[in-house]
Amino acid sequence: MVTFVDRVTLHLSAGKGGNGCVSVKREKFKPMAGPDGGNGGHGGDIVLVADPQVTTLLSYHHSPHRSGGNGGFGMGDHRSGAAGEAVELVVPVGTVVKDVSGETLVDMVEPGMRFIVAPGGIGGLGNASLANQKRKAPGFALLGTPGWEGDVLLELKTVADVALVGYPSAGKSSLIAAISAARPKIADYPFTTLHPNLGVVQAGDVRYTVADVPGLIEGASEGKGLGLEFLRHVERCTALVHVLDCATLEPGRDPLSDLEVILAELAAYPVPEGQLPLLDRPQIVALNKVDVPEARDLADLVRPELEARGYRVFEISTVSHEGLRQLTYALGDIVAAHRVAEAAKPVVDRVVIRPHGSEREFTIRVEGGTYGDIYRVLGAKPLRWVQQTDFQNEEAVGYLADRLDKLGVEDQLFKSGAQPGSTVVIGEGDGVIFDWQPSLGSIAELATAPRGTDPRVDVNPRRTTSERRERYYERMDAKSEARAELETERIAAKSRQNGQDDEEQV
Ligand SMILES: Nc1nc2c(ncn2[C@@H]2O[C@H](COP(=O)(O)OP(=O)(O)OP(=O)(O)O)[C@@H](O)[C@H]2O)c(=O)[nH]1
Ligand SMILES: [Mg+2]
Repeated sequence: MVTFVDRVTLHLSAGKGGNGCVSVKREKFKPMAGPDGGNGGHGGDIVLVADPQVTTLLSYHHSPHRSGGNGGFGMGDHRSGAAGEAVELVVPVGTVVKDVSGETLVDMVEPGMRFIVAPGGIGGLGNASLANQKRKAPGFALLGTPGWEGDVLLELKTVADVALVGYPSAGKSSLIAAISAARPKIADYPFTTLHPNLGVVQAGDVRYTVADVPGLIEGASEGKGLGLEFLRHVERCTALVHVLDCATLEPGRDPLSDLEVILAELAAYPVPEGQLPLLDRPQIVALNKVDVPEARDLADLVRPELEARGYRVFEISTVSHEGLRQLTYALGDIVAAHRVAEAAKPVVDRVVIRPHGSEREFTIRVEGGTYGDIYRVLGAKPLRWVQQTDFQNEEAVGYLADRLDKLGVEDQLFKSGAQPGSTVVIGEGDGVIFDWQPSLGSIAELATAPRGTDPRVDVNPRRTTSERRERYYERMDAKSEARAELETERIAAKSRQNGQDDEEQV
């Protein structure tokens, strides 16, 4: 099957962010004059740009691997690393970008549209940027994160500049075969062509593509024949050629009424918003099969009428090749003029950023493992933070723990049932594996006591003021209770005594 779709898979790797720098400023009489490590540069993005001058994805078939430049490392004395070089990949207008699962990421419909298909990594902060009131001299910096890496699919639906439309057996496939290298099936029964064919025509300096679509009949817009479905493929064409059969022997058919029928069907076709209705585009009439004498007579007969309606008319034969050169040159002129007009249009400045899930969110997935449950933390932020962490540096690990804690990861781990010593993995696959307590250890806080204390380690014999106060009240309460008890007992005893006295008196 010859299809219209030009497809290519790109293998992309955006630039890596440069690492931040750990450095301390030294002055003559002030050897520790504060942190001055600069930030790493961002990695270069890979950007797709819709360019009306580009018509095929050919260059990507030849070299599908593209990568952005890496960001430079930060340096001492507050010097930032250079940003990695961004890569621009020009694609034809109308290219659809899909991810590996086939889902559409963006449709590059407007000239000039830019799509950051692979964002570069983020440069790591240097220790100067990480310093604040509390943390005056950070002994760590953040690492640069890797740039986006993966495959995307580019698909170019119809690039046809010219579409051939007409009744079945009018000779559309024969025409495309005669003017291009396309070799579609040709036969004298209707609906020979079941799928659109594409051919490339060279007319002088102009090179353009021609689409041969399945034949249309009356009622096609209501689904008769093969329907209008295939007109989807010519939605973006510049010009139409009405191929009219002058040699048909079918009753009730002649070039003029055939044209009426086709025009009515084309008018019923709804083009997508923002595109010119099919019949508002340049149209040319090709009166075909003039190698047959009767056909030639008929063509001569209808020609003035068609010209009176404003059409440019060409009498052609795909058998003798008569009139083909004139037709292809006329089409070339239309296409070239259209391209000039398109290029002159102001390009939109629209940048589309690759969609990704909400930044804030993270999830925890509990997975069963041979050595007990594994708690997997998934989310863009935790993942990035892990990438930014230099695990050789304890301070950096502590900083990571604080960030995760602040996001609520610790809390959530605890709620999901993680215990001290549980295996926690951040990210998919192998990710980064922690034994929870030793590296991130704030379970103690969540379970019993504040950070920095562990009830099993520090058993402090000294009581706090509030504890002492509480004990005091407890003691006082107990005392007053005891006193009250004694009092009631005394009263009771007294009344008993009195009773006895009364009895004695009696
Ligand atoms: N004599 C003559 N016959 C032609 C000419 N062009 C096409 N034919 C014949 O017309 C018949 C139909 O040609 P196709 O090119 O298959 O027609 P089509 O328009 O593609 O038809 P569908 O695919 O069914 O829509 C074939 O038998 C061709 O040989 C021509 O210029 N002269
Ligand atoms: Mg055909």
